[in-house]
Amino acid sequence: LAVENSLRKAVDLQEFFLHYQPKVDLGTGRIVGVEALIRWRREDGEIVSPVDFIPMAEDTGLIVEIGDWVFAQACADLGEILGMGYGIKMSVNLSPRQFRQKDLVGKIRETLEQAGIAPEGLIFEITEGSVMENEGKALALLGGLREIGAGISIDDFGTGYSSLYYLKQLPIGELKIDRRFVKDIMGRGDNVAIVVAIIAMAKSLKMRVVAEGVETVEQLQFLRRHGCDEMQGFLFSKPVAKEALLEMLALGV
Ligand code: G
Ligand code: G
Ligand code: MN
Ligand code: NA
Repeated sequence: LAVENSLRKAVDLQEFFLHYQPKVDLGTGRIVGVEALIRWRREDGEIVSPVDFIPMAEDTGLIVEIGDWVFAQACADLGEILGMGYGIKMSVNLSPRQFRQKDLVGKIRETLEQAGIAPEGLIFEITEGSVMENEGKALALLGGLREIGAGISIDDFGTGYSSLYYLKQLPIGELKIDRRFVKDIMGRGDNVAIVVAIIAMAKSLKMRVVAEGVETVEQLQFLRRHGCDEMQGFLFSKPVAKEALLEMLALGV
């Protein structure tokens, strides 16, 4: 209850801020997008990781309000970045509860209009669970997002229970290979096979494939060799404030 109350207060006091982690094209080595990642700076100055408050926000429903803030802030920052001439895409996470809210598409469209952002600049990251919970509804919702022109990505791919049948039916443009699989591609044989299979599957379904949690040059080379399109991870950059992102973009990376 204490956490719930301080989380509620955090919403009112606007104690949240965003960091951005670059997504890099493995062919060109350039930044092609960023993922918006929320952080909470508490009254006492302590920074709280989303893994320690998103589940509570999800359970209490506060995630809807927090998510609205994240989306509006990410759009405002994207507007600024695009205005400076950097043509990158912005990825935003949508938790299952956010994904279920009514008129999600209408709300997204409205926020985009207010920010003056074309929907094509956005990618929504959802988990396999969001889709499989109610495939019919997911199909309609994702269809709505695709209709306005936004991209859809399956986050943490390989950890849930997606049916390949639905993956093929849904307008999904991107799969993100969960970092647990990427972590030991250089070691355990079974994860090598999983990563290679996910890349091959994404290719055959005409989806872009992104590897998360890339930390070593060896992982990067392995992924590139197997046809992975993009990577995200500490090897290139940890999630950073907008100012630091702008510096990286100015360097032309
Ligand atoms: O970057 P980091 O370790 O902080 O992220 C931890 C987890 O929190 C990730 O699973 C990520 O998807 C989730 N997360 C980060 N930001 C957001 C957000 O704005 N909305 C939602 N729903 N989840 C987020
Ligand atoms: O679940 P999601 O993919 O949205 O979460 C992104 C999370 O992954 C963030 O918490 C981010 O800080 C973390 N992350 C990003 N790159 C790396 C990496 O190279 N190694 C590790 N261990 N975590 C990473
Ligand atoms: Mn994500
Ligand atoms: Na992920």
